Amino acid sequence: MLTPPEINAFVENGYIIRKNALSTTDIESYQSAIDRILYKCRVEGLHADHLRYIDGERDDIWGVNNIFHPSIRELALVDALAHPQILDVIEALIGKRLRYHLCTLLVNSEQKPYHIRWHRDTAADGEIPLEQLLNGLRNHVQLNGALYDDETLYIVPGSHRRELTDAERKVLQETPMTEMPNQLAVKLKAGDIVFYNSRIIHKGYNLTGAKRQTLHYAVLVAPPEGTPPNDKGVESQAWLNEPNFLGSLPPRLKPLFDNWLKYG
Ligand SMILES: O=C(O)CCC(=O)C(=O)O
Repeated sequence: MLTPPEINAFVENGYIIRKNALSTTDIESYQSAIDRILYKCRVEGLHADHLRYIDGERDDIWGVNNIFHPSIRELALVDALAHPQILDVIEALIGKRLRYHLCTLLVNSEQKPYHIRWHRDTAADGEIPLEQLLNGLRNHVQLNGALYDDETLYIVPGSHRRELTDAERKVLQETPMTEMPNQLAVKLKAGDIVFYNSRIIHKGYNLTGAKRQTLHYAVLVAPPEGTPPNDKGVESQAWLNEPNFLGSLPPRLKPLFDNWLKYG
C-alpha cells in the first residue's frame, strides 16, 4: 500500500500527502453529506455544543466535532474511515491494532476570517518532552482529506520529533499568529489526503473564506492485548456505544470502536 520511502517520510517529516486518493464519486458523496450536516448545524441550529466556533460569539464556525452523533450522522462519512485509501494507509503507517480517536469536519467560516494559533495537538504551548515525542512517531495518524482544493493547514516539517527551538518557542508562546521559521502550507487538491503526526507544529489559516470541506479524522494504536479496560470512551461519547451504530459499522471498523469503548 505504501512504499518504504513513504513510511520513512511519515516518520522523518511527520506527514505524507497521497494525491488523488479520493475519486470524484467519493468526493461528491462526502460533499453532499457535509452539505446536509452544515444545513442542520448552521440553519436548523442542531449539534451546537459540538461546533468549532471562530470565537465566543457562536455565530460562525470552522469545524464540526463528533460527526457520528445521531443528530447529524451520515453513513457515507462513517464508511469514509474504512475507505481503503484511508484505512489501508493508516494500517501501513501504524499497524493493524487500532483505536478510533476522532472524526470531525473542517469547513470554511462564512463571516469571520479563520486563523488559529500555532500549536501541537495535546500541548497548546508546544512543550512535549523529547522522549514522549520519539515514542509517538508511529502511535497515531491524523489526516486531512480535502474535498475542495485546500491550503489551510500550515506545518513545520520534522517538528514532531524534537523539542521546540528557541525561535519556535518565541513565536508559539509570544506571537502565535505570526510566521514560523520553516513553515509550509500544505497544498491539497480536491481528493488529496495529508496523513500527519498531530504533534507536528501546525496551524489553520484561511483568511479569505475559500471554500473548504475537509475530513479531519484520527486513529490511535490500541493498547496492547491484556491492558485493563477503562470507561473513558463510554463516558465521553455515549452514542458510539449504541447497538444501532455498532451494528451498522463496516466490519473493518468494528475493532476500532471496540477498542475505543474499552480504552477511550
Ligand atoms: O485547519 C486546520 O487544518 C488545522 C486544524 C487544527 O490545527 C486542529 O484541529 O487542531
